[in-house]
Amino acid sequence: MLTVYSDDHRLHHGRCELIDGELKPCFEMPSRADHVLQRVRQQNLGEVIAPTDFGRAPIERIHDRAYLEFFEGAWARWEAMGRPGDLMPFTWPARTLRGVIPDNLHGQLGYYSFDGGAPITAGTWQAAWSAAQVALSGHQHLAGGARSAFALCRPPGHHAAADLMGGYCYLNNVAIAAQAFLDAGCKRVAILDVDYHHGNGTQSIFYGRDDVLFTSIHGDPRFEFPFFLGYADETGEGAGEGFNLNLPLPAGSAWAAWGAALDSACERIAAYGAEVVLVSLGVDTFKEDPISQFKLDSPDYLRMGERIARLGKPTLFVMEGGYAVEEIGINAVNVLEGFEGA
Ligand code: SP5
Ligand code: ZN
Repeated sequence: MLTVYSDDHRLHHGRCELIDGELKPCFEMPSRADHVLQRVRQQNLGEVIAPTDFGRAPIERIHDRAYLEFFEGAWARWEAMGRPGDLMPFTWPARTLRGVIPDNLHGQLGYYSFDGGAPITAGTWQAAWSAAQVALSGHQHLAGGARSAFALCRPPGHHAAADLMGGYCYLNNVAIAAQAFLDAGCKRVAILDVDYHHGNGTQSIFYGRDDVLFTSIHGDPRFEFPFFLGYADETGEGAGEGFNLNLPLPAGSAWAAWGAALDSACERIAAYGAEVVLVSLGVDTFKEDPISQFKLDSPDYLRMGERIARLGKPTLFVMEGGYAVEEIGINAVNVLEGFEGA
């Protein structure tokens, strides 16, 4: 299987995130991608290539123009204010407040974000841009006839909505790639989000549409981030009614429950008649993950890949979360090896 990877991910290295009542060093760190790449090479998964740059147009198919302009220019504005440290939001337009866009940098950042987990650093825009190009290059490879590819994206993307950053995500890599498949003539695209957290950004982007089926297995938002989306009764709206499937699971879920949910998601994808499957590949479902509460073990990821392969569809894997840094490579590449071995 081909891997697409860009060293630009290193340009994004946030110092701190707001989590559990503390400013802690970011769990989402450059060594994550390094470990995955190292394992790809160690297991001889296949060729590793740099992305092609497809420019801004495919990103603007998903993201709001003003959001992109804000994100691209935010660091320069922060730097001009002479401030040390990363740019972090601290005020959000929650209930009773207005959804206006103020002039102030922090006001705008609050408007365009939903949590304090996605700091902007000097290189965040470039890293996120290149991650989107990595996903688009994965699309290009499948469009050329390949059965599968691995887009080793960092930063991740599935929490980012059309005009919102958060949850370590800035640009929604999997959504950008899904739209590229549609724009190249595909009629039905399925997204299978196996990250521990609900892919609220991806869901929101496609919620009113029937050309993308979104399916997600995740920690029940009653107890887990992102708390405010990801419930089972969210089934889509308008033309998208019936094209959104959330499978929330309780804390402590291991392979027995997780694998059964995967069967349900796969059955739905098969019934949909998807032409291509995009997997939002987070491995924060691992039992040792420092911020998560599922109990998957490393061999379970082989089975995950095997089950996905049984769909028999062209498949693009897009890297999302996973914070047990020492094991992230083994677990992510196990999914890919399970897929290839099936
Ligand atoms: C892409 C991705 O995986 N983003 C995840 C963002 C999660 N951010 C907040 C997590 C809150 C975790 N609470 C942990 C309790 C154990 N200390
Ligand atoms: Zn996650």
